[in-house]
Amino acid sequence: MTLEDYGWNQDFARQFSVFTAQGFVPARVIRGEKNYFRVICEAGELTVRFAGKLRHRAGGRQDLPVVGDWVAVEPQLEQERGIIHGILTRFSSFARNLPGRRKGKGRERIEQQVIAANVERILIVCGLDQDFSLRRIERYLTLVTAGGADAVVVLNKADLSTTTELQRRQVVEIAGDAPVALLCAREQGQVEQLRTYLKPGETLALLGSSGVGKSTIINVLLGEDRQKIAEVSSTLGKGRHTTTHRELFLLPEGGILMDNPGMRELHLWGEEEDLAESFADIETLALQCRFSNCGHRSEPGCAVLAALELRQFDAQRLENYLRLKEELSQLQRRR
Ligand SMILES: Nc1nc2c(ncn2[C@@H]2O[C@H](COP(=O)(O)OP(=O)(O)O)[C@@H](O)[C@H]2O)c(=O)[nH]1
Ligand SMILES: [Mg+2]
Ligand SMILES: [Zn+2]
Repeated sequence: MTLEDYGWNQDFARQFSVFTAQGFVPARVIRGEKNYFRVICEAGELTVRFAGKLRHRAGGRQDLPVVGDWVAVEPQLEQERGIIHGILTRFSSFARNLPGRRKGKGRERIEQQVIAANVERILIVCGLDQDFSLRRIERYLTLVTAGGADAVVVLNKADLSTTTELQRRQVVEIAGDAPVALLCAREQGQVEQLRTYLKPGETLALLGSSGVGKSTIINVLLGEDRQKIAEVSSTLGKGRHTTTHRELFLLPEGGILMDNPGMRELHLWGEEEDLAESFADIETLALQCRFSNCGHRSEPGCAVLAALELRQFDAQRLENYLRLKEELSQLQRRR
């Protein structure tokens, strides 16, 4: 195992040079617990804490390490422990507005929660059962592209739907550049099509509601090599059921997988500009509206409404676009 297998590269190495002189070693966070992290470094796995000084200096939650981060660790190898002294700049992240936190009366507190760091690609996994929601997929696509990762939509549980082809087409219509895969993870061989998104040294995260099949897919991808994986990541326990932790798995043939617990709420974090990629169709049309501040609801000369008349997309997509735009604009005002 080398650090490169875990995604280490020259950009990180350059950033790290300031820490080398202090005797710190580079490590990647492979698992987050409440009060400590598991990291992997050249010497193996360590249980590490975050230096109190850094916690003090942190401007907020976004400055604390998350799974996927590269950190500078002061190693205490005999005890297989260490202390995190710094975090390297992330090339991508997936973040949401932390739901349900309130401070004072009626005033909702806003806080960015970074969920995953340094991932090249994110599989947005949806079930083709009751879980299926085009609007939620649009929300995920917005967050994934805003965070700088490439999105792939995975429609799982094909065996539980009689309208898979229609659902697939509906998703392709809203997915922009993101590929769409249709499969039944329970059936032999079908998960294999996802291997094309696994590349040596690159991280692939799986996100989606609880119960859509993320862990099942990961287990298939780990396959017979699961034993080997278990050696590298001692945390891959027997009889894993509900995922409660974010965790990285290294594949022997190359590539890193990140399992995630389901997220019930997915409030947007970002700026209105972050809709540019996930709603490129509508945003391109909007450039032709008569008024530059057109709200696309009833204004004369609205190119978006004209396209809607021609059924270039459906009304619910426009509704969702306007809703997400409002959510982002509110967030921006509060910040
Ligand atoms: N019918 C059906 N069930 C599936 C499929 N993939 C996963 N499941 C089941 O869905 C349940 C939840 O799967 P799990 O991988 O734990 O979902 P996660 O919460 O997204 O990690 C398990 O009982 C799986 O066996 C599928 O393609 N079809
Ligand atoms: Mg799971
Ligand atoms: Zn308009």
